[in-house]
Amino acid sequence: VNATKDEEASAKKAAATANAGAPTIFDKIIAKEIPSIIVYEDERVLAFRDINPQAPVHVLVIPKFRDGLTELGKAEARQRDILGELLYAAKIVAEKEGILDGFRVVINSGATACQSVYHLHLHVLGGRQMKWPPG
Ligand code: IU
Repeated sequence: VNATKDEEASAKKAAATANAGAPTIFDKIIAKEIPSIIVYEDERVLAFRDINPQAPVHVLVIPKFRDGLTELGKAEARQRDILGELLYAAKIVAEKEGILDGFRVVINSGATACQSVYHLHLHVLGGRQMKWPPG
C-alpha cells in the first residue's frame, strides 16, 4: 500500500518526535511558565540570562522550536538555518550587552562536554577577561 503524502508527513513527524527526547526546563522558560530575564527574543530564538552565571554576562541562546535539536552532535542538515540564526542571535546579544569587543560563545555537546540540558543552547559569555584553554 502506498502511503499518502499526509501519512508520510505524519510518520516523519512521529519519527522526529520519537527522536526529540523528553521536554526540558527550557520549554517552560519558552512558555514563560518559569520566569527568566530575557535579553533578546524573536520568532524563532530566545536569549535569557543563565541562572548560574560564569561571567558578568552569561546569556543562553536557544531555539524556540527544538525540533529534535537536543545537542549539536545530533544536528541534521535540515537544521542548518536555525543553527545560523542562533549564532547570529549570539552576536545581537553581545551587542546589546556591550561586549562586542570580546566575548565567547560555547556549546557543550554531550555528557563528556558537561551538557546538562538537552535542548540545544549557546552560552554567550563576557564582561571579563576570558582565559584559554577552558576547563
Ligand atoms: P549546559 O551547557 O547544558 O551545561 O548548560 C546548561 C545551562 O543552563 C547551565 O549554565 C545552567 O546554569 C543553565 N540553567 C538555567 O539558566 N536555568 C535553569 O533553570 C537550569 C539551567 I535547570
